[in-house]
Amino acid sequence: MLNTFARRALGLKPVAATAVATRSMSLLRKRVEELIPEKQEEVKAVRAEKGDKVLCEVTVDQAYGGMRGVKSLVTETSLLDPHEGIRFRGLSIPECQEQLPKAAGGDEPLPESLFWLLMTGEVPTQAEAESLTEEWNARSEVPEHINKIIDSFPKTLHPMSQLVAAIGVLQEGSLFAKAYADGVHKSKYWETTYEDSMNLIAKLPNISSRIYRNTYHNGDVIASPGEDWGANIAAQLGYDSHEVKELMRLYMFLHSDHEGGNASAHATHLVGSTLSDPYLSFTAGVTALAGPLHGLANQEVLRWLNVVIDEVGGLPVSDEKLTEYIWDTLNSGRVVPGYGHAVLRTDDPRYTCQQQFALKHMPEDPKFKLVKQLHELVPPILTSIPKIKSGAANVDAHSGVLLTHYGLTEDNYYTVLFATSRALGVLASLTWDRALGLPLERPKSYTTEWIKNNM
Ligand code: HAX
Repeated sequence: MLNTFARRALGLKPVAATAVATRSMSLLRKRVEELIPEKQEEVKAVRAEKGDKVLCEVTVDQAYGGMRGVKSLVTETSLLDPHEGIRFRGLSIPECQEQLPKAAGGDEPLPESLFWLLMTGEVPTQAEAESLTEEWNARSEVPEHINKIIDSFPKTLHPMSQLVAAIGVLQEGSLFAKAYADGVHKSKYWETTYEDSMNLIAKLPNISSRIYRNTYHNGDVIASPGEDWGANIAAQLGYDSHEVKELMRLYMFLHSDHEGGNASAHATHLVGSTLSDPYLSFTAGVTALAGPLHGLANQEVLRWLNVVIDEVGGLPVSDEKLTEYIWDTLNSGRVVPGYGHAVLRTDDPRYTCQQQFALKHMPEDPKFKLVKQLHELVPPILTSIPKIKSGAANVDAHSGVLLTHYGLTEDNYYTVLFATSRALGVLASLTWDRALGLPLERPKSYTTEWIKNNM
């Protein structure tokens, strides 16, 4: 099936939006519907056979220490290995780059194809991936009264706050909330969770780009060109080039999912477990992502780089000066943003993948060279500090310089792009949470007094 862009290029009329939604809905939703009973049976069998096996014991230190390494969640969409990095439904980043369908003339996976993989565990065909492009375009319109509310946000409000507020308002259209109020049977929760997730993902390019254009371009909003999801985001931010569209497809693919325990995935899952609808559940993930130890680190990295450049009087900078600056940051009780991870113990392959993009498209960019230089200098310094478990580069060490290279210099917008991508992973997971009937999450807490008296 041809996407809207391809139809236009061939001079064909766009297919009516509702017709597309109804027809292509049958593709992904039908496949998920087929998979649910199999997966329910599989989980039932695993629980019957292995339900009493111990995944791990929890120490008092872990209870105080942010639950690092506590194995207590099941998330189907991806799995993070400390040394190898993320696998999306079993596929590494290079395997996804090789196997997932791409846009015509492009080298990077379509985010649509990654979403299909996350939802089904199967690599989609080109036609299946393009059916999602059509479906998301058909579902993308944001009601005008909601656009007006977004337009009324003060430009001084952080873009992440604008995003949370916008999704909160969009929640009025939640089909899950309506179905629940109408008394839907619990076996059908996944259906409206799926529909809400698809609607929200489809509308995010319009919402995210509107926030960008309002905040930095006087409200000069750009209409969607009706291409693929990543290309639409690039175009609506104001970028028409093939390279930026490719970057946006790559960015949206890379940031989508990082198993279930990271703060944004866990927050979405936790709030979702109360049967809060997908819009509200996702706002919890977005607010988690807005913290500087998590997604906001991409903003922090760029700011840190710019301060370095200012303070040392421009680029290039010597290794000695840079080393001094890294130590100044550490000695002043701050973190070096973009380095370290709660799980990963080597360079994040999402970092490496972005580096490959930079080597291909912008090898001489001075800020990219600075990022490479830091990549040599920061890890040995951090690993020389005994308490730090990993000094390796994470995903956020790189993304900002790629965006800056193409002119997207407004660093406090960067985490909105991360959040837009993260919707793919956490909403696929939420749909499966509902399909598998996962219950309210409610771990046990203790007081220090209790630990003193009982351990
Ligand atoms: N700079 C300075 N100190 C660091 C550090 C860094 N980059 N990484 C870890 N540490 C410190 C921690 O702050 C902690 O210090 P205290 O005991 O004094 O609190 C100590 O080393 C032990 O931390 P850890 O066990 O190695 O790491 P954690 O699991 O506690 O933390 C973090 C993981 C990602 C939060 C941490 O490495 C960090 O703050 N990094 C910088 C911020 C950043 O880049 N965040 C993005 C991470 C990736 C992500 O989620 N993206 O969305």
